[in-house]
Amino acid sequence: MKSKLEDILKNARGLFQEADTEASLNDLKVRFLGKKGELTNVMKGMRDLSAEERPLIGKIVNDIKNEMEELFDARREDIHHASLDRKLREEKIDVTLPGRRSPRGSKHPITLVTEEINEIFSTLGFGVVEGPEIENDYHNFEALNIPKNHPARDMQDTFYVSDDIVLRTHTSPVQIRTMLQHKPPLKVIAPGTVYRRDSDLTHSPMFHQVEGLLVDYKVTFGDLKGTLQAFLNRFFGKKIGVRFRPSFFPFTEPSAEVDIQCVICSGKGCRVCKDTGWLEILGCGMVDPEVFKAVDYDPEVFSGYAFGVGLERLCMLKNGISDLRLFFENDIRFLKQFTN
Ligand code: 2NL
Repeated sequence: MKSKLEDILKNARGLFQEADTEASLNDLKVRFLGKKGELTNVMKGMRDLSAEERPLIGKIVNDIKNEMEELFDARREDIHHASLDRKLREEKIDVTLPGRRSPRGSKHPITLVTEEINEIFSTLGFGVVEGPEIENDYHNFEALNIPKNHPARDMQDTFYVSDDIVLRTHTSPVQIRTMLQHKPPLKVIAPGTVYRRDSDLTHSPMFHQVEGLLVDYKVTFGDLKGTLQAFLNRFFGKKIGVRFRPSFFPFTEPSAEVDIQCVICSGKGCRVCKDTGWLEILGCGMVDPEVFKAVDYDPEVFSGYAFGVGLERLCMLKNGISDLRLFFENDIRFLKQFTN
């Protein structure tokens, strides 16, 4: 019986060692240590042993049983570690590999033109100021010498939020706010979105402009001309022919409209300039004394110039864009053509 037990143990040692999954290991445990297992069978035969032999064999059976359980536990640990190692190897990631790049968008052409103009005027010493798109009557009209019932209010085609609140029709109210907050001298541009009740092939109810304002001692119309000429040359990247025509705005006196020599046909005459050789692109003038009074600047001490330019037309001329609606349709094929 003793040698039979040793054979069982020897066999079990080998088989336990060979088991390479938890399932096959469990099968072996049942085979040797289970209720109908090999060791259990031998133990059942102990009934027939003599009283002297029984405790001796009993001890051997116990030792074997303990060893098998140890073998089983040890092997289970091994298998567990091996499967963990395999899992870690398989799931290994190289965190030093370059990531997948997400597609990069591009800036809207109007944004690009705005940034370019901000840059040009920053170089000329202007600060860039911003303000609310929803304005009150005072900042959008009253302080700009456009009183109630003035015909200029019809000109503006205003979106009203209430009696006193409007969507700003120009960025001038930003400059009014700036003058109310700062003493002269002052040198700023105000870029932004503006709104007018106007919608056709060449007009959008939402569009963009940049206004400029300079206030100092002894500012002249000559200063205005020089600044605008410098800006236009820089913006179009070449010497630009410019002419000033007398005009009217309630907030400037005198006022002028600025034409540039057509950048499409160089002034020879084409469809874009309607065969005139000139393109109207800017309004400007010397700040009206009434505006200075509204912001408590002394018009006897200070003078200033101001100008306003629409960005859509400027952007179209610079990039050869023929249809205003392209700016607002958000067709990705159009938008991604523009970079800086
Ligand atoms: C145009 C005309 C212009 C101004 C805007 C202005 C602002 C203040 C005082 C005086 Cl706070 N003037 N702005 C002046 C002249 C013309 O814009 O046709 N813009 C597209």
